[in-house]
Amino acid sequence: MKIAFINPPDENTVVEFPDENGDSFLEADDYGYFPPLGLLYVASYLEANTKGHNIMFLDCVAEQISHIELRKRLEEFNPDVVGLTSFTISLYDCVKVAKTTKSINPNTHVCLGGHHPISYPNEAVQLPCIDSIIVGEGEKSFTDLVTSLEKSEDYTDILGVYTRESIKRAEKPKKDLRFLNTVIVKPAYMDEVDKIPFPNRKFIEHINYQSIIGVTNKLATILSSRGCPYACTFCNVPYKRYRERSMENLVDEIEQCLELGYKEFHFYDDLFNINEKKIMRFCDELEKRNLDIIWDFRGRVNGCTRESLARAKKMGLRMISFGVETGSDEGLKVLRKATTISKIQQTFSWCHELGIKTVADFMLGLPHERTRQDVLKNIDFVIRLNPTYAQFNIMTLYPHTEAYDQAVAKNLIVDGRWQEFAKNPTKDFYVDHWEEFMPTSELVKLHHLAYRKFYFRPSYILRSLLGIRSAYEIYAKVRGVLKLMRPLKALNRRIGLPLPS
Ligand code: B12
Ligand code: SF4
Repeated sequence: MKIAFINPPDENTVVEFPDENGDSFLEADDYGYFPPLGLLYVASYLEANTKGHNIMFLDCVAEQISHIELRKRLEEFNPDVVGLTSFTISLYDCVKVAKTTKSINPNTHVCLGGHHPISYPNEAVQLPCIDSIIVGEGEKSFTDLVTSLEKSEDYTDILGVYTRESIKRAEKPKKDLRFLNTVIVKPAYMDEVDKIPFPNRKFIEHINYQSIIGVTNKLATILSSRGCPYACTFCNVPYKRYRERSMENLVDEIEQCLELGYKEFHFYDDLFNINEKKIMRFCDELEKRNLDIIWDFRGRVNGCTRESLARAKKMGLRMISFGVETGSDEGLKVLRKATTISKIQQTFSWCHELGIKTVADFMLGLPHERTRQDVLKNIDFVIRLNPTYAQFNIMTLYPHTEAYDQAVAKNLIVDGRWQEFAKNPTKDFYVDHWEEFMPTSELVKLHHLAYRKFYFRPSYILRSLLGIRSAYEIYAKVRGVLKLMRPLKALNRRIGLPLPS
């Protein structure tokens, strides 16, 4: 069969923090492009476990394939099955691709997977031109679905696969500690993570993924685990049980990537360092195989000790992205971050001392920020923490999170808007923020200010220039600076300050 795996174009993604013109200050592509690893896993599992299928893999976001261009590709390929990956905020584009597919060939089976059907299965399955959805981790389920379609067999009792009809019979899952308790129908789930075939990066080798965070332009994204057991109030990571790959299996994949020319590894795990021992074990395996790689991960301060960081630095660790979120113990408690400001400060100071770069992920517009002054105090905290990079976001109230429920309970937002969007995605949808004390327009201004305050410090600019190690890094940094100057240009239009061209 001919199977097309598609990451849809991002032409109509909902803008989360629009300025007065409705534009986003920072867009997804400002951070660079990253492979859609989930979709890649699904395609690779199908390829490894079946024979004779003709697979087309399109990452329309990174390949900058428009809806018009995509139509041509679909016309040429004429797939029997289309597998779409999704985020809730990219739903409009997903439906558009489904409609295009059906207008070319009404017999093509369109299956929607990814994050959206996990959040809104009942609505997703009713969307126009969608034949089935896969809720949860889709590797095995999608492969079974394709096999059933090939044999014209019933596929509605495959775990995680639902159709308009079959979802009506679906039982609500019993309390299951593996998942966020808002997971609505039984999801597909990959228990034995070592048995999952590695993502076949040959599907994406022609794509030039460039990331602002890397030092080379050959960066592989990789996962050492799935799931996160923490319970931060703003987060809706659906898988709660931490499933860790064995170090042998993980480093085998790294070796395979090295053979393909990748030198830099960006761990995408929700939580790489569940504890410091994991960092140590990874380093042991790298050392045992005498591998020289550059790597970075997304993690928590709790899972770091000075010793593990020193060892990781020796084994090529370049950078860690920490979800710092806010600058007070009161705030960390409100967000259930299960950590403290002193632990954050200590970990950042170890990183400075050891020469490990840091990213502080930070949020504005939080329930404990009652005044503009509170927000500014938190921004100052980030500046004092002195990470190599800071990434600021305005907290978005995602459905199925505790923060969302708190906002509904306080009548700050109208419940059901996301659900309406999930039924009928429109271009004018806006996401909600915590507006108890400040309107989103004010938060957007503070968001811009946070970037300027952090990145336009002379000491920061000097340090960054001195730290550049490659031509690629110069490119990424210059691009970042130009972007940051955009709001200054807008301001200049209003007050007429001279700016560098
Ligand atoms: C890496 C990442 C990103 C990266 C890269 C995304 C990419 N190209 O894949 C970047 C930084 C670009 C990103 C951006 C965003 N992200 Co993000 N991201 C993640 C993260 C940390 C990991 C994703 C991942 O690779 N997981 C590992 C793979 C193996 O799992 P997976 O993606 O879930 O895929 C499995 C299933 O979903 C399913 N599946 C996936 N696709 C398909 C397709 C088919 C056909 C089938 C059958 C199955 C299937 O099978 C896969 C294999 O098991 C997740 C957290 C998480 N735990 O997933 C958040 C997460 C996915 N992101 C999220 C959000 C909200 C965003 C942003 C909106 C953030 C923002 N404020 O800008 C943007 C949206 C991007 C856009 N389209 O505009 C939410 C999604 C919520 C939702 N309901 O949509 C998550 C869950 C984080 C969270 N808790 O809030 N993100
Ligand atoms: S924010 Fe990070 S640590 Fe908290 S639950 Fe989500 S993935 Fe886990």
